[in-house]
Amino acid sequence: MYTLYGMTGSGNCYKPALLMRQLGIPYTWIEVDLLRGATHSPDFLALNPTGKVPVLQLPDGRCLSESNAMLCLLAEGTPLLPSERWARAEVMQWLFFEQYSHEPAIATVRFWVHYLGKAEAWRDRIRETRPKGYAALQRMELQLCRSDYLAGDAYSIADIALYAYTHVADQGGYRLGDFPRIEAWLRRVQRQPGYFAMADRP
Ligand SMILES: N[C@@H](CCC(=O)N[C@@H](CS)C(=O)NCC(=O)O)C(=O)O
Repeated sequence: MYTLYGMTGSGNCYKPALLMRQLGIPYTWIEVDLLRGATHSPDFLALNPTGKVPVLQLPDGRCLSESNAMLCLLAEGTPLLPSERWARAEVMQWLFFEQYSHEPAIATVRFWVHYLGKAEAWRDRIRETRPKGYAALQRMELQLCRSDYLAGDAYSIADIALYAYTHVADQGGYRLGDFPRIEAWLRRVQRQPGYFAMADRP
């Protein structure tokens, strides 16, 4: 049995939980309250010295950090991570894009506004970061004019990785109404078998 350490409401933690539900992989969820510093306790640091959730503990006890690495591990051998070289590289392209160009702007602003309540106090910081988030959304919109899913015509872990924070971007003040292709894609992801909402207990 896998164990997933995470915080409900965190997109990074939701990604492997959603994938495991969709693949029918059973797992135990352990809630970690990072807002109270639980990711920096000695017990938690023994699991992940980086001090961040999610952490995926394998049935043999080994621990993996980094949400997108978990997606790759768990999706190996399934249609959600193609084995053909180019198709696989396209999926990877979106996973790296998510971590470098999307999450640092979209998830970070959501955290500041929604969890820390700093919309006013950190207005300048937010104003500086927001255009990077919109540029990431624009890039996704362009791709979704070309294909139904991010890495082509089939649902993959690229969609799970980008769905996690895109569908709650409005909580950070992003206007998704300007991105009709993204909105239609969000609905397609929500219709996938095994889908569950992030707010529900993983
Ligand atoms: N690149 C990592 C990011 C993990 C991350 O930033 N986790 C946040 C919650 S979403 C965290 O644990 N923060 C606690 C801290 O930084 O103290 C991933 O994709 O898993």
